[in-house]
Amino acid sequence: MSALPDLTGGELEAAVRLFDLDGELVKLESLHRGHIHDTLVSTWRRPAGQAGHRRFVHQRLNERVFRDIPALMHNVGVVTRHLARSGSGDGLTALELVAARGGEDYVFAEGTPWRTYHFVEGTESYDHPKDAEMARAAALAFGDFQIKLSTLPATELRQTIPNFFNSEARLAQLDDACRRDPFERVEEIQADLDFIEGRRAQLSIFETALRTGRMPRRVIHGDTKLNNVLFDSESGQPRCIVDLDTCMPGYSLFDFGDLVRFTAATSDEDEQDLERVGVDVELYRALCDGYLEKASGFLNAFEVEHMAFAARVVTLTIGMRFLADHLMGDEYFKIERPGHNLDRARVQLRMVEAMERRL
Ligand code: GN1
Ligand code: MG
Repeated sequence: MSALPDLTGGELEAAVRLFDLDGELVKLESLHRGHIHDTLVSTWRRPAGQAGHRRFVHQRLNERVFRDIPALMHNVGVVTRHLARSGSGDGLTALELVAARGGEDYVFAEGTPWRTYHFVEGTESYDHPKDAEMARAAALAFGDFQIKLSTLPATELRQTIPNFFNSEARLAQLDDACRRDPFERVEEIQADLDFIEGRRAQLSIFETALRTGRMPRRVIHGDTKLNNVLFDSESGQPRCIVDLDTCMPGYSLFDFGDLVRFTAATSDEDEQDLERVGVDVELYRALCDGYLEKASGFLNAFEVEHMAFAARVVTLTIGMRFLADHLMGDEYFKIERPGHNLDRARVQLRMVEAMERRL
């Protein structure tokens, strides 16, 4: 099934051909990944005289989520070029854009913006780590990524989604969704809202620390899910960090917290059986070890003390985002079944509970 049912095969092919690719297009498939954009993979036989095939990843960008596509693609361009210049320390290579035929980093097809990346061959991604060593390796890779981004002045990047990492603003969004309640869903989520209500004060701690300068603002990845690390199929080591859409000024512990939220989870992000939801303490320790090995050089004492807290606050904040989207009729995160965002939200809240008990 196509991820883009509104476009014909011919229209998809035409979109892909707007990029500066040569050879013969032999395959075009959709890739079901992520909650935001639509993704295709194309395979090309190299031009006459050269052996082999090459693949590319094409994304139709979600303009409801990213209302300022020029700003988004400005950031992606700046970050990919900065990473390429930073070299491949630790065996990590940078994601690389393919320009459109006119030289731009993105192009419009059938009225919507598209971009293309080189496919990173010979890698795998995982929703759950195979073992603690893999979790540690992912944390090292994200720590290394933050070190590389530390030499990129924050002023070069734009705020593509306002208040994206701001837990206070996310709470205000949820409050607003509750007030509006356009689908009359508030009643069934009262227990979830009570859970959040009891933790309201926690959602201001990092915002206050940023305002008072106790915690610095830094450029971060912004979506440190384990499946955003591509691992080399042979060595098993991280090769490339993908999904640079949310690389923006934020705070370092957001990346650490999000890494724990996803990687140390005992269940899927959208698990329906809440009994399975929990946090694996051994994986958490591996993530701490790996991240600190890189980040202890730049984190301040406040940040080091708040690592476990960051895991809770980021998990709670992402839970609130899923919940607000459920109330608003699922207009932000793509869903595959009714109540999908509610399931995702409840997993996050359960995770917070487990973290409060165990970390
Ligand atoms: C979204 O599409 P994906 O899975 O890369 C979201 C992240 C959330 C994540 C939760 C731009 O990322 O912020 O943490 O879902 N990206 C955006 O799985 O909102
Ligand atoms: Mg993402």
